[in-house]
Amino acid sequence: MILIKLGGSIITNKEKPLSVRRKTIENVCKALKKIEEPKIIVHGGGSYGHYWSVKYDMHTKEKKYDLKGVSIVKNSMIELNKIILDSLLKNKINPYCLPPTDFMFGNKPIPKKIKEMEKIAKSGLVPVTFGDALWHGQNKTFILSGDKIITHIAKILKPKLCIFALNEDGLYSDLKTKKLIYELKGENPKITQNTMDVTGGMTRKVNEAIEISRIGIKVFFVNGNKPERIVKAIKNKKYEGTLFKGKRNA
Ligand code: IP8
Repeated sequence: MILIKLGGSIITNKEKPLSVRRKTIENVCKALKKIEEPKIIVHGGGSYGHYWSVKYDMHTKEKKYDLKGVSIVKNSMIELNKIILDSLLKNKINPYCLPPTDFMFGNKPIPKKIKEMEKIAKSGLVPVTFGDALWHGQNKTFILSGDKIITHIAKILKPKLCIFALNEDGLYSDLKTKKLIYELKGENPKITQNTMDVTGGMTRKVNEAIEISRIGIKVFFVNGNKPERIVKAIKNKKYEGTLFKGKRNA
């Protein structure tokens, strides 16, 4: 089992509200077609979900947010999701759309539902889910990041590998020189926050990656603009990006 997170910055143009990177999505889908193992795809919000979340001041904290904002964020994610689903279908990957409300109860994952996702993936269908605005209870809602979804699923399904497709080559030790970190073994890298995501951008991703690698699962940050690197990582174990080595109790 492989978990793949398609970051918002790779599937959308973050500089321009509500714009998708169709060619990149297409290229990623073509590469994903070459992966024969069961897989689950999670995608981010990019210039859809994050754009509206910022407009309506919505965050990951459970709060009573503007109801119109909640609806608009959800609608925008459905719109983005439909574009991803259509591209997957066009490339002969049979997506099985599962909005997070299908396996989340408030901010808790429903293990039984997540285990069902594994069965769906093993059948040959590809479960596809996404970061979203979610109902929490007591009139509160929150933004659930796709990165957090990856951690929830990884903890329950223990996949062979979690891949985060980014708009960068991986994690840099220095943002100016773009010196790439090839491997991390349980350490906590120092990173500079450089995005405007309401869910925390790169910092969130690194934290989730560390949490996942601590339970002994490999996490790989890869450039989604070079999707053949995703295929190489799975087929040849050649990691051209940043690999968080699965290390227990690190
Ligand atoms: O881009 C957040 O998902 P992410 C989705 O994976 C929304 O953090 C609705 C902002």
